[in-house]
Amino acid sequence: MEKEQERKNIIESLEKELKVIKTKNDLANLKALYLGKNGIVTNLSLKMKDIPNEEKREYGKFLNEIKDEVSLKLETLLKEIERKELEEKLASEKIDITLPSKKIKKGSLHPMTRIQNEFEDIFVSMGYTVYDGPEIESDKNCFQKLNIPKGHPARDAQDTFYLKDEYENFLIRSQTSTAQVRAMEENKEKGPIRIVCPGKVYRRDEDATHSHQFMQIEGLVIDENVSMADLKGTLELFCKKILGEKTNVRFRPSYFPFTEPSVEVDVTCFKCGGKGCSLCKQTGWIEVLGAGMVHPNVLEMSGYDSKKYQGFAFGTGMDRFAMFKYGIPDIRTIYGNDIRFLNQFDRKDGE
Ligand code: 2NL
Repeated sequence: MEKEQERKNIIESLEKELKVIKTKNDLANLKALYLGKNGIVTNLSLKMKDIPNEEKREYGKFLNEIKDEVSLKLETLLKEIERKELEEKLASEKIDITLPSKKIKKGSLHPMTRIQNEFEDIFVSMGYTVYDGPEIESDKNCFQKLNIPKGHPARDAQDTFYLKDEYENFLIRSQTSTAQVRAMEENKEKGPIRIVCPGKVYRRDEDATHSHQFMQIEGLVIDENVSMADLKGTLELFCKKILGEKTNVRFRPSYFPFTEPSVEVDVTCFKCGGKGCSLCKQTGWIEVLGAGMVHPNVLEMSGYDSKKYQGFAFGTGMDRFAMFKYGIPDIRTIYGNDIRFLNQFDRKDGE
C-alpha cells in the first residue's frame, strides 16, 4: 500500500505540473525532473537495495509501471504541443491564392536591337544572309581593298581610330564594308554573294546626329547580270517595307570610291509627307542610304572577274533609321542607357 501511495503522489504532482506546461522546452525540463539522471522516478530505484530480496521482483515491476505511466503522460502532452504548434504555423502561413498577383515588370528590346531585327527580317525575306565580321580590322580590309589607297582623301572624311605601335596597320573599323571584303575573299569559288552586314563602326565624330560609335548595315549582291535596275528595285522595296508603303523613293547621283556609278537614296519626308518641314529642311525629301554598282577594282582586288560578275552595294546608319522611325532627336540618348529613355520603348510596334 505504501508503494501505491507513492505512485499516486508522483502521478498527481506530475499531472498538476503538466497542466501549466505550454512549450516543448518546459516539457523537456519536466521530463528531466522525473526521468532524468537525478529524476524523481529514477531515484526510486535507489530504494531497491533496502527492499527484501523476495520483494525485489515486485518492486522492479512497480518501478517499470510507474516509468511507463510517467512516460506516456509526457509523450501525450508532447504530441498535443506539437499538434498545436503545427496548427499555429499553418494558420500563420496561410496563403490566399485568390489575391491578385504582383505584376512582374518585363524588359523590352533596346531600340537598336529592334531596328536591327527589322532590317535583318526584310533582307532575309529577300534571300540575303546575315554576315558578321570583327570590329578590329586591317587597313587593307577597311580601305585598300575598297579602292581607298593610302593618301586617298576619303580616308580623312572617316578620321579613323588606329591601333598603336606594332598594330598601327590595324584600326577599329569605320565601315562594315570590311565584313563584305572578307565575304568576297572567303568565297573560294568566286561565285554569287547576297549578304547584309550589320554591326558597330567607329569614327571621330560627335554631335546630336553623330556618335563616335554607331550601328551601320551594308548590303552586297554579286552575280552575273546584276544591274542598276536590281539596285533600284531592291532599295525601293526595302524603303517601303521599313518606312511604310506610301513612301516615295528617289535616286541622286553621288560618289563613293568603292562604287561606280554611285547614288544617294532619298525618301519622302515621313514627318510632313513631302510638303516640306523643319525635319526635311523644306525639301520634302530625306537622305537615307548610299549605294552603287560595285567598282570593278573592288571586285578584281578580291579575286572576282569583273567581266563576268557585277554587283551592287548599299549602306546606311541604323541609328538614323531608329531616330526617324521612333522619333529620337539626339543620337547620344541611344547609347546613354538612361532608363527614362529606354522605358519609352516598352511597347510593341504600332502601339
Ligand atoms: C555610305 C553608304 C555605302 C557601300 C556602302 C560597298 C561595299 C563593298 C563594295 C562596294 Cl564590299 N560598296 N558598300 C557602297 C555604297 C555606299 O555606304 O554612305 N557610305 C559612306
